[in-house]
Amino acid sequence: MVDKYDSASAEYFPDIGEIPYSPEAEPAQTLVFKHYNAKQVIHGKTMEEWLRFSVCFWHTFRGTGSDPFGAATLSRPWDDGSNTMANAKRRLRAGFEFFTKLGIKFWAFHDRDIAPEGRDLAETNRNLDEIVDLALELQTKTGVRLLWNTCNLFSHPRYMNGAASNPDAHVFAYAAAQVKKSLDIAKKLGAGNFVFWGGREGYHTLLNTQILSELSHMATFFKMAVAYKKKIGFTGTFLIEPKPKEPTKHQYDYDAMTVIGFLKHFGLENDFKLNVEPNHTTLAGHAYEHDIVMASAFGLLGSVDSNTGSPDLGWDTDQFPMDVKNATLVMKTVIEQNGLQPGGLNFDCKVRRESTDLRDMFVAHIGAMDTFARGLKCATRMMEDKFMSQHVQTRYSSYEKGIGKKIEENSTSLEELEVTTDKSMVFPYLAIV
Ligand code: XLS
Ligand code: NI
Ligand code: NI
Repeated sequence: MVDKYDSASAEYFPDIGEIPYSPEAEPAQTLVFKHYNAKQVIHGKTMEEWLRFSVCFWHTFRGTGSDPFGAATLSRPWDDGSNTMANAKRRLRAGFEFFTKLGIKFWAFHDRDIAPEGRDLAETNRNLDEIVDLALELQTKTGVRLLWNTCNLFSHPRYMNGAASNPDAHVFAYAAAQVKKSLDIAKKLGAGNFVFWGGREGYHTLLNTQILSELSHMATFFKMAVAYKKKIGFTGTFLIEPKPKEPTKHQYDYDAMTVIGFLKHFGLENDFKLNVEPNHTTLAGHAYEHDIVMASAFGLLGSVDSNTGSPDLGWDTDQFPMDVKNATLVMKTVIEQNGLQPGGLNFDCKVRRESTDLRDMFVAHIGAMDTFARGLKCATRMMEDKFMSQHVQTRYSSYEKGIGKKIEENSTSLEELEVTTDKSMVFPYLAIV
């Protein structure tokens, strides 16, 4: 039975040791890193410092493999499927062994991933307190830190019409209480960040929706969270995670630019950054790296949920990223802004429901970590040989002097530009028509 996993000294993955860096390993050896070498210095920092990998607790320790067409396929020997505190503690201990064996230094969770919801808020919070004490103990023992925590404001039926954008003020109030508790937890566990993913903040039909009140309520919600954060002295970064659709037909935090517009409209841009998940970016119809580049350009890229969908599918499949080109483009932006800290690369990814072996949990993370290590190496090479950057600089060089410089400095006018045009413009490409 599962009892043997209850003690503090239980081992959950006895057949798997710490994953070594072994670049010469044979293709068949899958429990080794072939590219990720944590302490190797590259472009001025160690790989570990650039990449700041994090394991997400929800998919990796709460995922069951169930989908709309079929039941759970993933059974974990320590997990009896019960909603008990004992089961929650076993999962957490298994989690920390997993993080440690992979050499991953961060984790992330929703409140409801780690502790069972009780009959009322008070009981739920007592459950959380007990589990958070264990989490703190395990963090201290292993040195693994909390990249971010968040609230699940979308699974419980009370949130079927949203949380902060709910038409019922009492649901809004419940969500506020949940966030208050999770901010206390963030402070206690020393979280680097706190994430808001607006799971059901959106609409299914405009006919029954007061758009501007819902958006204003969301802004009020965020302002209260900022006030409470300051009051308790939590210093982590607040992050909003954009997503265009699913579960609602239209989600308010559609993509990076929509969130940036929202933050600026409501005067929240100094208190929030973005947690960008490229699988969501592609759902919004953009290139994989688009939201990462946009958020970074505005100084608002805080962290990344480093997963992928399949370009030929239209939904959030949360796959482990295995595409070196995508990883290169992400890491290029990360290097250009000199890192993601206190953010990181959180694997908001799940093994497929057919991947039932325990070792698949490791293989999936190792593959993704190696992919990002390769992306980091390629991006570094791109930056250091300066081939692309010099071309880009030349492309915009007309803004470095003369009338271009005046435009850049916002010190010219339509009148002046009209006069200059005759003298300065050459259209080689028009001349040949
Ligand atoms: C769902 C989101 C979610 C957030 C955290 O699509 O990616 O997992 O990252 O609530
Ligand atoms: Ni995510
Ligand atoms: Ni997602």
